[in-house]
Amino acid sequence: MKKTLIFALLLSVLLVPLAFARGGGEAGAAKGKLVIGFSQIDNQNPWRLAETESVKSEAAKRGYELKYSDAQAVQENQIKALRSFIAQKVDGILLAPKTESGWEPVLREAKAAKIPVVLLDRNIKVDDPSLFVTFIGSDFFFEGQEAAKQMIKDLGEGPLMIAELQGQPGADPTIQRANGFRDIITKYPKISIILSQTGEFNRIKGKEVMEAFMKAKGKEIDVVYAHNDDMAVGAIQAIKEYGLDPGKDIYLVSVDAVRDAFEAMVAGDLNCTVECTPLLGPKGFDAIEATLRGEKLAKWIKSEDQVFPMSVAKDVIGSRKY
Ligand code: GYE
Repeated sequence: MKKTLIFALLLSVLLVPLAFARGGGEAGAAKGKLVIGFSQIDNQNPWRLAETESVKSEAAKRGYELKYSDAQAVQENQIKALRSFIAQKVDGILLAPKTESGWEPVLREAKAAKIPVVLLDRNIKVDDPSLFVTFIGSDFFFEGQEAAKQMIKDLGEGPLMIAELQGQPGADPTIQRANGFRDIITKYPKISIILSQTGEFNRIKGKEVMEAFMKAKGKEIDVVYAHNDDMAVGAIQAIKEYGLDPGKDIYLVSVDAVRDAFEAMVAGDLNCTVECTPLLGPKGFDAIEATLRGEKLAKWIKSEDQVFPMSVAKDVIGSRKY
């Protein structure tokens, strides 16, 4: 009897702080492990699949319970997912926000419920910065600048006619990749963007838009700047079907550095990709844990990315994880 009592006492002394340490919210404390909600935009391209996998595998590694929602590229679905996470009293939320705007009301609800929200891979615009903990992701303006710089390094100062395949409208990386690229080319009077349209960050859409571009001005286009690799892969297909040689007749530069881009570079179809890492799961969960411990974080936890021109593709492809 005495032994059982001592044992029970010991056990409670050991377990109670453990429950607190691992979770501030009710759901976490009750189960003794963190419960995290993750609202993903979509899984329409390899980059996003790699990010989803990074979050899921890291959650499993840490023994978290992950509530996962794929919004199928509809922002309203993300807002609904967030409301459901709040209703379930999760300990923290990872949000990969489709667009920059429209988040205030639901983020105020999360704040009122004391649930920290960490932004993954895209930033948002809000009047009150306390509505989210931090943004974990790349410098998209820099990526756009790097894409333009590499193009100029490879092709010179023009004349160059550029066709641009933009990402999802209203999304932070779309806006910044467009601005960063323009920031460089405006210094060169003979370089101009003659066509620009959204391909939604998606291969099929990218191919469709490129087909229309080729029909309209196929013979004038010198360069394709795609806001992500997946659209570049679609564009490569469209250029081939039109009867031109991508990588030679038309120079292509894109962003992400997914495996398909390296394959396209090794095949000689893509000239350059600028890296944007999707492996953000560990940093995302670190940020939530730190916040639950009461630590204050910087408003931007920046990824370090590299530029990969076609010339290095063969040597690097083997070490790419996604
Ligand atoms: O480049 C693209 C994805 O938000 C940084 O979104 C991310 C972008 C990425 O769909 O492939």
